[in-house]
Amino acid sequence: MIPVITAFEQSPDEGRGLARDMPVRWALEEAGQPYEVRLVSFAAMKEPAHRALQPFGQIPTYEEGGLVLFESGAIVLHIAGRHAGLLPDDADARARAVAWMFAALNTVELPIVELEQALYLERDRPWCEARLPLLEDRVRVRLEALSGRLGAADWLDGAFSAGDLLMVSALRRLAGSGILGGYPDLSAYVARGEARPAFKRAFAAQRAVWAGRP
Ligand code: GTB
Repeated sequence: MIPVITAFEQSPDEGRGLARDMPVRWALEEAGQPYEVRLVSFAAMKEPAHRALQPFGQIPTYEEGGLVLFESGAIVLHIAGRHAGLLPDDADARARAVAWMFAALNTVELPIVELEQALYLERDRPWCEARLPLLEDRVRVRLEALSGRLGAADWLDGAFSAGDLLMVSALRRLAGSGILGGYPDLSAYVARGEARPAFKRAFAAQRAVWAGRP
C-alpha cells in the first residue's frame, strides 16, 4: 500500500523545503518507500474533509490503507518503526534516538518557531523589536547546548537516525536568520543532512511543486 501524504499546494516557503511535509518526505526517501502527495489549498485545509485527517486543519497528513496519521513527528516515528535505516536495532540506542526526536521538536524547534512567528507574524506589533533579542537568545541557549553535545561527531548518537532527521529539519528553519552561522559545527551538521541523497530527493520533490504551481 503506497502511503499518501498532504502538502501545501502553494507553500509560503516558496520551495525552500521548510514546511513540515519535508521531514515526512525525507523519512520516506530514507526508508526507500514510494509515496504519493495530495496537494491542499489553505481553504481546503480548513474543510471538514481535511480536518477529519488533521484536526487542526494543517499539513502534513499520512494515509496508508486504513491508517490515518497527523503530526509530522508521529508520522516520521511511524515510518522509522516500519522500515530499516532510521532507528537503531539495539533497544537502548533506539530509545535514545526517539529522545532526540522529541528534543528536536519539543526543545530545539520550539524557540525557533517562536522566533519565526515574531519575525513573520508580529513584526508590526509595537513590542516586537524589543522582544526579538530575547527570542534570539532563547534559540542560542539551545544551539549552544546542542553544539556542546554534538562535539566533533557527525550525528547525535552514533549512526544517522530519525533524531538527526528531525533535528536537522528544525535547524533548517533558522535559514536566513544569521543565527546558525554563529555555530559552524551545527551549520556543518545541517549541511551533512542536506547532502544525504534521500534529503536531496525529498527536497527536489517539494521544490517541483512550487516550480509547477498554477
Ligand atoms: N505540529 C504539527 C506537525 O508537526 O505536523 C504542525 C503542523 C504545521 O505547523 N503545519 C503548517 C500548516 O499547515 C505547515 S508547516 N499551516 C497552515 C495553517 O496552520 O493554517 C509550518 C510552516 C509553514 C510555513 C513555513 N515557511 O513559510 O517557511 C515553514 C513552516
